[in-house]
Amino acid sequence: MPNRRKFLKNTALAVSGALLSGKGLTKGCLSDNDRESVVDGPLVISTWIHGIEANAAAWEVLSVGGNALNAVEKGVSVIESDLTNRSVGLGGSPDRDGKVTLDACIMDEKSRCGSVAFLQHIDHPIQVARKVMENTPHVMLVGQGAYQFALENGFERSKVDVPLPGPKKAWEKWMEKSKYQPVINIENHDTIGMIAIDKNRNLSGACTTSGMAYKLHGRVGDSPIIGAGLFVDNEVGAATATGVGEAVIRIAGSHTVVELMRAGATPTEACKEAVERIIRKHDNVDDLQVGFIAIDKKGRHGGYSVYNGFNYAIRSEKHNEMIDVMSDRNWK
Ligand code: SD4
Repeated sequence: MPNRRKFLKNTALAVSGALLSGKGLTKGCLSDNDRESVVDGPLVISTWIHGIEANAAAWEVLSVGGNALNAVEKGVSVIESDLTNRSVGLGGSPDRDGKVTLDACIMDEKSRCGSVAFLQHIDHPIQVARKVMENTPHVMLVGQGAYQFALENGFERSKVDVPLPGPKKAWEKWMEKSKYQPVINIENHDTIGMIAIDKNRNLSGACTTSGMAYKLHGRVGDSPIIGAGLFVDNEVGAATATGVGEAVIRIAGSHTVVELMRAGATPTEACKEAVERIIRKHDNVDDLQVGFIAIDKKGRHGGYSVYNGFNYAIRSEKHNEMIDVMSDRNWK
């Protein structure tokens, strides 16, 4: 066997051996668990409770043989349109300057990807991200350039006046003290990340958010960063993240999850190892929630989070429900 192949094989064996030996694993997260059982047909999973509604839209595409790319775009677009959602789309909380700025990315089975960040006044950043992927030689457009690109590609400046009255009031109250203290598992951590496998066993994913409430103007989180908030490799699987974006970026989180699956980890094992890597890189994780979800090429799915409280929605021929993600830690 050529050296490189031998090296890769040995590395993969070593990593999967470490994983399978139980190092760093939680009892019960292996294949006897239903979430690790194989889904043969199309499957879509997405973060948080709004995933149920998003999955329903994605399922309209997947259940009639449509492709995963169209499914994830349609699925997360529903949540972007929901102006009651405080962390996705234009209904989101503003940054500390009172501006609503949106991040989104999309990736398909050919490893094509598109992304927009720090985008304002556009209803569907995910659809602009897809246009970046399909109509440009680039992956990522930001700010005013992304906005201009959107207008030139048939999108209109939104009629929605942002921030909406509710988020504006909350922001004004926050301004009284201006204390930036992210709080986990509540509205400022509700990005939607969605990954799907279609009837041809092709994978795609999408991720969209208004980011952390009251973030610094110009701040971009993990959600539009390919490899951090989302990663798809059609040979292996797909992963997406939610939570404190800076922590996810530091370990190239979703890419890490996919690479661990490549080395033999199940989706849950891979998400757990990525979470533990984040924990190891931080002196203190008191206020740090991150969650990953993943699907592998076989149609197994799973997730893991720093703290309890994170869940994901699953839709397949047999499933339409929420799954609580495992974690080693209880939130306070
Ligand atoms: C960010 N990861 O901007 C996003 C926030 C998030 O659920 O996931 N909220 O850092």
